[in-house]
Amino acid sequence: MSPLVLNGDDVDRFRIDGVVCVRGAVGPELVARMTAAVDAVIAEPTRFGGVITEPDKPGMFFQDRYLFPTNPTFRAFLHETPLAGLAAQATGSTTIRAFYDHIFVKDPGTEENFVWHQDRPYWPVDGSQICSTWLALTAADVESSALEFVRGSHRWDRTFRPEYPALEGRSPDEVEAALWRGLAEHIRSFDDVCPAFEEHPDIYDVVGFAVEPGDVLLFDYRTVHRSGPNSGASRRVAISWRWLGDDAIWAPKPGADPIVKPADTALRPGDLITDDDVFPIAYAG
Ligand SMILES: O=C(O)CCC(=O)C(=O)O
Repeated sequence: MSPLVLNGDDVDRFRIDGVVCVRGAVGPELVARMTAAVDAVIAEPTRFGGVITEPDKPGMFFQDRYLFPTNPTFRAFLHETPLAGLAAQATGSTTIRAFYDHIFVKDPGTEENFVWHQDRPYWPVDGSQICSTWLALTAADVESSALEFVRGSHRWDRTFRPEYPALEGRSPDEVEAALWRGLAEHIRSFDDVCPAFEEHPDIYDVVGFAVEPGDVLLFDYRTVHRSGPNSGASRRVAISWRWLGDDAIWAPKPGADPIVKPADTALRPGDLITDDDVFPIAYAG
């Protein structure tokens, strides 16, 4: 079988809208294996994972991330899908490196939003060829917490203050106390706060997707997106892989997600990402 590739329209959509949906990117057998792997992580999360939902609230919003360095099953997934190749095509990169993988699970009845945000302000990397592939392992639509995006927002040259699920409305100091050191200062360093895009359909073009297992949402790390509560009848499961293209640089900042810290790599701020141990090559054209 020839490898999955984007057509010209898909590449245009990614570059113009900042997001494109690729149907059936991963087949049912691999989806089933990934679902089993996610179940195993829910049963035994890493130090970066756990249930975000308060014990007295309905449903369950679970996340875990940075699995591939310690979990051989997730390490193998890096090379078992065509997703890194799609990221290369979309970003116009010859090489794609893995930054991290990220599991998101929302059980039916989960009320937590992951409010409007971009991925860029959370990460110690920068560049113009950085994206995610959010792979649906279950069917979902916007009602059951599939992602929504603000079309074209990756081209605004704006970076919004990061938000943290279930901590919406808390002060930066409270968010830091709940998560990790340096976060309050990091949050305060952003003046620009995400507007309620959905309240201004005349100005902002919000697009949501209904996905089936194996479908992928491929989006730029600057594209504003969110997921809502799961008002559906079944669990919603997805894995996002974060991909670094040719011009990605190491850009550490206090308060960035601590999965990869300055002490973990010999890279200096501003260096092109060349550390094969920490950021393994997942695709080379
Ligand atoms: O799946 C979710 O609820 C959030 C996913 C997300 O924000 C991401 O993949 O960047």
